[in-house]
Formats: sequence, structure tokens, C-alpha cells
Amino acid sequence: MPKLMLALDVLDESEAIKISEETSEYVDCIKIGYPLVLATDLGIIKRIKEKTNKEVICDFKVADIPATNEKIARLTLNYADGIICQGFVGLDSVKAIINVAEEYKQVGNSKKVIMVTEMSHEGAKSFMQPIANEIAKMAGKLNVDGIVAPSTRPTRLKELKEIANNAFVISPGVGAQGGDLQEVLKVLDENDYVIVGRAIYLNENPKESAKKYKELL
Ligand code: O7M
Repeated sequence: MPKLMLALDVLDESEAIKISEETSEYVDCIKIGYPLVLATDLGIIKRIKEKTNKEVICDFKVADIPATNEKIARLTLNYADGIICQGFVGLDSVKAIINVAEEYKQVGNSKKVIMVTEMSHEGAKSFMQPIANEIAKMAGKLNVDGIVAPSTRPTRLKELKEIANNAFVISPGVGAQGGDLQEVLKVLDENDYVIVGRAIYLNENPKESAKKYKELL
């Protein structure tokens, strides 16, 4: 059974803390990205970790030259347990992030690097989909910890998971984006994560919704 990753894309700190505390019984990992960090500050990652004791992955989909990626990774991994980057920028840019994570590993602090292959929205079909298999191959070459692949396209999810076969998969698209959870469950295993955001945090009872997803998984 895959694990549940909460996408905590709310814009208010007290709401973020309330939802993450309420749902923590059912959530395995919390993903925080630009919406919440820009609405508050990078320290929100630490504050959510302290309140929930959960692993927190930072989703900045980092996509810059190696020197800039390195700076972003250093600042982010100071707080987060893992960082999400784009793969389309190429091997050297992703490697710069892996190098920073390696420095942490050397002092016994494990940090995850997760790389986006193909995104879940319609527009991803135009430019990302045609190169996504190559990006997934690069995931294997670089030995990244995980990849991001879409629950909105279970066939593509399966292909990308098979190509990047040493990496776990974190997969968005179930819930608000209409992905078919039953199909997704045929593809993902116990090392992988289903990402759910709005279907939990916009629900009038986020705890019940998180419980429902945990049970479905
Ligand atoms: O369940 P939702 O649709 O409210 O939220 C999905 C989350 O996953 C949200 O944080 C998105 O930014 C993110 N996401 C996608 O929806 N599609 C992608 O292709 C990739 C991501 C993502 O998490 O990338 C790391």
C-alpha cells in the first residue's frame, strides 16, 4: 500500500498548523511548496515538523543552473527532509542538488532528492511528456531518491515508474485533479506516495478526508 503525502498548499500559518495537526494520524509525509512558504517564511517547515513530527518535503520544483540550484538546495535542506527539483534542466543542475544532499548524508542526516519527470496537468503533454522518459532514465543514472509522475495518467505513471525503477514515486492528481485512485493503486507500491491536497485541506472536515484516503490506500 502506498503512503499518503499531504500537499499543504494553504496560505495561512494557523490554518496550516491546524490541518497538519488534525490529519497527522493519517498522513505519512507533508509537502510544503511556494504557496505556504511565500505566504509565511521558510521557517514554517521547521514549525510544521515540530508540531507534527512528520517528514516534510519542500516542493520548490527547483529549475536553475547548477550554481543557483546549489544555493536553493542549501537553504531549503537546512529545514526540510527533502527537496523537489525539475529534471528537464539536465544532469548537471540536478547533480548540484544531490551534492548538497550528500554533504548532509556524510554527517548522518538523510535528505531526499526527488525529481519531476512528467507533470499531471493538461499542459504537460505539450513539452514535458515527449521528454519525460529520458528524464526518468536520468533519474536512474543519478540515483535520485524519488521521482514525481502523474496520477492523472496511470499508463504514463506505470511507464515512468518502470523506467526509474530504483526510485520511489510521489504522485499527484488524485482528488481535485480527477485521477482514478483504483488505477493508480494498481501501479504504486509500499515505497511510493499518493499526493493529495485540496481534497483534504478544502474539505469541511480535513481529518475525515485524510482518514478516508488513508483507508482507501
Ligand atoms: O491534490 P491537489 O491537486 O490539490 O494538489 C496536488 C499537489 O501536487 C500540488 O501541491 C501541486 O503543486 C503538486 N503537483 C501537481 O499537482 N502536479 C505535478 O505534476 C506535480 C506536483 C508536485 O507535487 O510536484 C512536485
